[in-house]
Order: sequence, then structure tokens, then C-alpha cells
Amino acid sequence: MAERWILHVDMDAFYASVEQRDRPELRGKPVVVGGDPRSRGVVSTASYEARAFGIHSAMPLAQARRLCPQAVFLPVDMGRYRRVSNQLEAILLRFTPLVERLALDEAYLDVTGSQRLFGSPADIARAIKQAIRQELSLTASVGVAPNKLLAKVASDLHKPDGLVVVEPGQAEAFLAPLPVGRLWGIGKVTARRLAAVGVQTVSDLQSWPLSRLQREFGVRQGEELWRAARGLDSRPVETTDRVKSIGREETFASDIRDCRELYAVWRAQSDDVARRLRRAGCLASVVTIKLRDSAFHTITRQCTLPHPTDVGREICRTAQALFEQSGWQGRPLRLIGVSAEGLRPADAGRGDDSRAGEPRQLSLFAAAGSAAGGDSAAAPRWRKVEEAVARLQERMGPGVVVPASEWGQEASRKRREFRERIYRF
Ligand code: TTP
Ligand code: MG
Repeated sequence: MAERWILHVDMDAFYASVEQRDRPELRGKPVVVGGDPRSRGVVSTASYEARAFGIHSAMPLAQARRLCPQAVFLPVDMGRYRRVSNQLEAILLRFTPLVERLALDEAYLDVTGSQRLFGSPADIARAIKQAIRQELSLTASVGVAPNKLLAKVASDLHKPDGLVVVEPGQAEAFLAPLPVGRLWGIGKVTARRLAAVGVQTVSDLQSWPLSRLQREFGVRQGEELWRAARGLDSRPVETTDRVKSIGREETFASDIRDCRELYAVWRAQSDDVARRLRRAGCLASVVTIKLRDSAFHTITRQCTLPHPTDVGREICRTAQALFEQSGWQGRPLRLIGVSAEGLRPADAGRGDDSRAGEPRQLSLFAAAGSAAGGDSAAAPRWRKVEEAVARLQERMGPGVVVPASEWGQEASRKRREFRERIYRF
């Protein structure tokens, strides 16, 4: 797989830091969030000052009080933490749409496609930390690495306010001195089993050949351990719903049944979607269309592209092919839309620069001889054309470039109407 860059962002002593931020008299003091120390509850989190006394998450509050009687004990104020968490997410989404929230204070970002706009992955990590400090008055620790497993280990290494970068090729050396329990997928039970056979550090684990691990832990877990010890992890960053797709749909002032008009709408919609994909540094691997007729009957049709793309022409051809196969029988339509899904970072490789040996999904349409799967060799050229057109339109207005197929056609009232709507973004 082509090189990826993943960030793991994790706020420091999150609940306690928010409390200390909002109540300056608590700064520099041991603060325990979790509730009344006379209750039977447990510690949600403790400020770093309280951690110095041995207090940690999930410890009974009564025990925390014994360890540090002078600590300030506070109830959990979820509403407040959730608000800060949403502000955090808004900051992260400025750097990439590929944000996977793991918890209120923790997220993975795939910044592979963000480098042209924001600089190196380490630059992006620094910019995120700075935005969090300036805008939220809080600190975060960030791990920067070629995958999730390494990024998460890295963010934890220099807490609080840490920034650790793991370069590709450094994974094994980086992990070697750490206790095995730091690795993703190794919980307390597995760590104990490993300790029983003399494996304490990742370096110990690295010295075990795959076959021996599989004999000891079974085929699947043995392989997982072998991969984890080498920092191998291909899990993608799974975006939250809001950024799972980039789409556009139009409701017409009056219903349309003319195919050419519908195709023109799809072309404009697809160009818009592609432009937003490129701006976000993403490729789409799935295209979905939506049709709604005058009786409000709505259908969607979807297919996986033979090659992920950010080219409007390819999205449009796929939308049109889906439309042709949709069973629509010339009924007037009041709404059509197209959306790009299955997003992935652009710099991880486009579908058109054929890399030998990589598995590829066959086009849904190629067998039927349709246009949709056809000419991905032309995709790079089309991307350049579309980028140039987009730049011209941004500078000189939306009407400056019009597809030849639409130029000079007799413009109906309806058509003018939807053209205006579509071209004004
Ligand atoms: P963590 O990120 O695990 O901990 P933290 O942010 O408090 O401290 P740090 O990352 O610097 O080590 O968890 C985030 C929040 O989730 C934490 O502030 C409180 C809450 N939480 C619980 O309520 N119970 C728990 O057992 C844990 C681990 C966390
Ligand atoms: Mg945290």
C-alpha cells in the first residue's frame, strides 16, 4: 500500500483540564473528576498533579482520597466536556475531512492528502496543537505515523503536550523497548499470557517467529501479535457520518423529463462534487445517485468505481450509467442528486496511475460496455482540465466556461432556472 500519514490526537487529562481551565483557582492543584469521594464511584480522570500521588482513571474515589486527601474532587459535567469535544472536532476537520472520533477527547486523522495545503504531517500536528492551545486553552498530545497503531502509541509516549513522529521504516525500533501492553489489541489477559512465556517488551515479542506465536496463541491471534510487534496495521481511518460523503442534489422549480437536461444537471453536480473532493484531498470509490419523481417516489442507486476518482467527468459518467440502469421510464423528475462516498486520501494513490500487482475491483459497467468504467487512462488529463476550468470560474464567474455539448442549445425557461441554481456555489 502507498504511504499514509495518520495522526492520533488525544487531549491531556481531558475532563480535569477543562475544569482547571474554567476555574483558574484549581490550576496547578490535584483535581480528581468522578464525584464525591465518600461515594462508591470511581475516578473518571485526574489532573497530572493528582497523578503524581498515584491516582488514575477507574480507581475507587475512596482510594484516591486516601492517596491525596487535599485533592479537589469534582462531579462529572458531561455537557461541558461534550461542547469542548465538538469544538475540538471542528478544529480537526479544518485539516482533513478524514477524522475518526474515538472518544470525546481522541481522534484519528488521515492527513495523507492534506500535505499540499498544510505542510508535512509534523507541521500539521504542530498547527493542530497550536489551534487547540489558542482556541480552547487546552493541550493535546499528538502521534504522527504511517498507521493507526503506531500513531496511537506515539501520542501516548510524551504526555502531556507531546508530539512524537514515527518515520516509515522506524516502526520496529520505535516499538522495541516498550512493554507489550502498549500495543493495540493486547489487553491485560494477553499481556499476562505473554509474560508467562517470558515476553515483556515488544522487542521480546519481535524475537518470536510467526510459527511459534501461532502455536502458542492460535493462527489468528498469533498473526495479529506478529504484525503488531512490527507496527503493521492497515486499518483505514473511518470517518464519522458527517464526512462520509460529498454530494449535491437539486429540486427543480418544475419537473424535468428531458434526458439531455437531466444529464446537464448531473454534469454540473458532478463537477461540483469533484471540486470539493479535490479541495478536501480525497478520492471517492463509490458513486450514488438519487432520483425523486413527481409522486415523491425516491430511489437511490450505487456502484463501486473501478478506480477511485476526483474527476467530475468520471463521476458524471457513472451517475448517467446508473441512471440508465435504474429502471426510470421517462417519468418526470422533481429531484436528482449525486454523491461521492467511500472517501480515501488522494495522495495514497489515484486509480489512474496503474500500480502493478494491486487488486482492483472490476467495473460494474465494463462488462456491459458502458462508458462508466471505460477511459480511466484519460482521467489525469480531465483532472487538469477541470482544475483549470474551476480556477477560471472562480476568477471570472461561473458562466465563463460551458461544456460544448450544452453550448448553443435552445435554452428553455426551466433550463435557465436550474443552470443558475447549479452554477452559483
Ligand atoms: P483518556 O484520554 O484515557 O484520559 P485523559 O484525557 O484524562 O488523560 P491522558 O489522555 O492525558 O492520559 O480519557 C479521556 C476522558 O475520558 C477522561 O478525561 C475521562 C474519561 N474517562 C473515564 O470517564 N473513565 C475512564 O476509565 C477513562 C480511562 C477515561
Ligand atoms: Mg486523553
